[in-house]
Amino acid sequence: MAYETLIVETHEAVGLIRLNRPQALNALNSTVLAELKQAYGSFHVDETIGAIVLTGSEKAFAAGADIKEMQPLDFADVYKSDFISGWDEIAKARKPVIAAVSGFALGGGCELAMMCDFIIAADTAKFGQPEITLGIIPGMGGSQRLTRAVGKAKAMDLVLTGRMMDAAEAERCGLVSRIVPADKLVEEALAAAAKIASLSRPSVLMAKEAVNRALETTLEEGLRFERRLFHSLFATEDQKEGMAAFIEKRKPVFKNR
Ligand code: CO8
Repeated sequence: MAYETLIVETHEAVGLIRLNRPQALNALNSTVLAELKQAYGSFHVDETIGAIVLTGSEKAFAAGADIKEMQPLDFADVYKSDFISGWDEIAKARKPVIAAVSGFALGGGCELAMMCDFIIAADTAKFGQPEITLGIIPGMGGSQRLTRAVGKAKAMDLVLTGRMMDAAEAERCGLVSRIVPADKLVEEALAAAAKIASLSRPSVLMAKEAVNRALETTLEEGLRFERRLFHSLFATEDQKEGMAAFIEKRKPVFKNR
C-alpha cells in the first residue's frame, strides 16, 4: 500500500516504519495517525513479522502534533471528536515496537516514542514536552508516561518549563534504553528488533504484557500475574525446544507455539 506520510518496509521478520513529513519535521496530523494505524495493523496480522521499529528522519523523529492543524480547533471540536483518543490504539500494539529517535522528539513526538516499548536514541536526539509554551499541556500521555518513566522531579521540570533534554540526560533519567551514533541508529534498532523477532513469539508477547502490568498494578498483583504467565509458557512447544536446545548446546528452532 502507498502511504503519503510514512515509508513502510520489511526487513526479514522486522517491520520498519519511517515517519515522512520532512516539510513539517514529521509533525503528527490526522493522516499520520490514520496511516500509522494501517501500517501497525498490517504488521500485526502478518505472522512473519515479530517486531516493529518506528523512526523518523535524521533531523526529527517528530516535532509534535501538527500545530497548524490544531490551531483553529475550539473546545467543542476537540471534545466532540475526542481528539487524540485515536492514538490509544497505537499505544496498545501487541507486538514489540522500538522507537529509534534521532533529532527532535517533542510534544506528541516524545509521547509517541513513549508509546513504544523502549527508545533507542541517536546521540543527536532531543526530547521535550513544549506544549506549555503553546498555552496547552501534553495530551497524548506526556504527563503520565513521562512521569512514570523519569519520576516527578524531571517530569515537572520538562512539562512546566517546556525545555528540551539531550540524549545523555534522557538516558541518565531512564527515558531511553541506550544511545548510539546517529549514523548507526536504524541499524542498531533493526538488530535489536531482529533479535526479539527471532525468539519465541508467545514468550515475547507475555514478557511485554508482564512488564507493562508493572506500571498498572500493585507489586503483589503484578507478581501473581507474572507467575501465571510464567506457568502458562510451560504449555508451549517452544519452552521444551528452548530448554532442550540449551542442554544439547545448539540453537533453538522456535515454532512460535
Ligand atoms: N506542527 C506543525 N508544523 C511544524 C511543527 C509542528 N509541531 N514543528 C515544526 N513544524 C514546521 C515549521 O512550521 C516549519 O514549516 P515552514 O517552513 O512551513 O514554516 C518546518 O516544520 C521546519 O520547522 P522550523 O523552521 O521551526 O525548524 P527549526 O529547526 O528552526 O526548529 C523546532 C525546530 C525547534 C523543532 C521547531 O520547529 C519547533 O519548536 N516546533 C514545534 C515544537 C512543538 O511545540 N511541539 C509540540 C506541539 S503540541 C503537541 O505536540 C501536543 C500533543 C498532544 C496532541 C496530540 C494530537 C496528535
